[in-house]
Amino acid sequence: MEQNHKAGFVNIIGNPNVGKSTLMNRLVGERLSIITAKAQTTRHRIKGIVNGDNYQIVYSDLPGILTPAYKMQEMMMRFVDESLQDADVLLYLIECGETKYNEEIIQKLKNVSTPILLVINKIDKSDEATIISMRSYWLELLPKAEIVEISALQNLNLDILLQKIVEKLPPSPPYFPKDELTDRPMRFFISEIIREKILLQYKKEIPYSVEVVVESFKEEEGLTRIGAVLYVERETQKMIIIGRKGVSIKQLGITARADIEEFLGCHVFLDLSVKVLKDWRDSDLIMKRFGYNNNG
Ligand SMILES: Nc1nc2c(ncn2[C@@H]2O[C@H](COP(=O)(O)OP(=O)(O)OP(=O)(O)O)[C@@H](O)[C@H]2O)c(=O)[nH]1
Ligand SMILES: [Mg+2]
Repeated sequence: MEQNHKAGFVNIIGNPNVGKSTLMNRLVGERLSIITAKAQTTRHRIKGIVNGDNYQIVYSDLPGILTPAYKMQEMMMRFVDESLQDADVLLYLIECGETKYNEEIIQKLKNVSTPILLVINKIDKSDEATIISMRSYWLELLPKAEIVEISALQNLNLDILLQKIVEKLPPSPPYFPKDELTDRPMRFFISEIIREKILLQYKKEIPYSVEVVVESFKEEEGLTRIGAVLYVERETQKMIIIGRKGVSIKQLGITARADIEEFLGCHVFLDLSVKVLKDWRDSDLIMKRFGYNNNG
């Protein structure tokens, strides 16, 4: 390994829906995190690794900052808190035009010595005057931060952002093998694809009450058989997920399967079933089983 190798953890935080997952996927060049127009799409800390000749960036996409209403959201905020501690560079992402912030997080950011890049996203749908007012508003809150204005969706200024990130990386050997893209197993990404389709298809509280678990994954010649269980909190949610005569879950299966086939590059047989696990979002034990304690 070269003497001047740099490596570090670059953690992407910010309010829900500001484009954190879009940004990480762009920076990594792969679709690792699911993206929807709905807030609280991301529930876990998801790592995406980028390797240069003499650097390695370990990005972490995180859930959006919120005030928890149930234990799962408390867990989500714990991941955010932990990410403030172990970052080498923090990307605090805001959406151009937004002024909302979480007082506690801003205080914590003021107290860390970690370099902060204040990334103003979605400039494609904004104007110069708003961008200028954003700069002064947010610099007042985070005076030590350095500002970069981007559009993750339209790939604007991402080269500038990357350059600033690499500048700030500390000297270090790589943390992961240099051909690795993420720390998550295949099953995780498959369950996330299914969850993305649930967020897109179902309304209101339904997507937030579902956890998807891939329980079987069998590769056969020319076909991969996948069995996934959708855990919901109540019987009524189960009925909605399934729909009249099973039409809704059938539709979900069709859209999810198409995406999984693209992701895996092979034919897929997808079996979806729904089970009720009463109030799982408030059960430490069940959430542990679902992997919410393991987001290193
Ligand atoms: N116009 C525009 N839209 C964007 C941009 N970046 C992201 N979006 C859109 O913003 C929405 C939310 O994007 P996500 O990447 O899921 O946002 P997030 O911050 O990860 O959201 P949570 O995981 O729910 O906290 C999606 O509809 C994206 O297409 C951008 O640069 N410009
Ligand atoms: Mg996200």
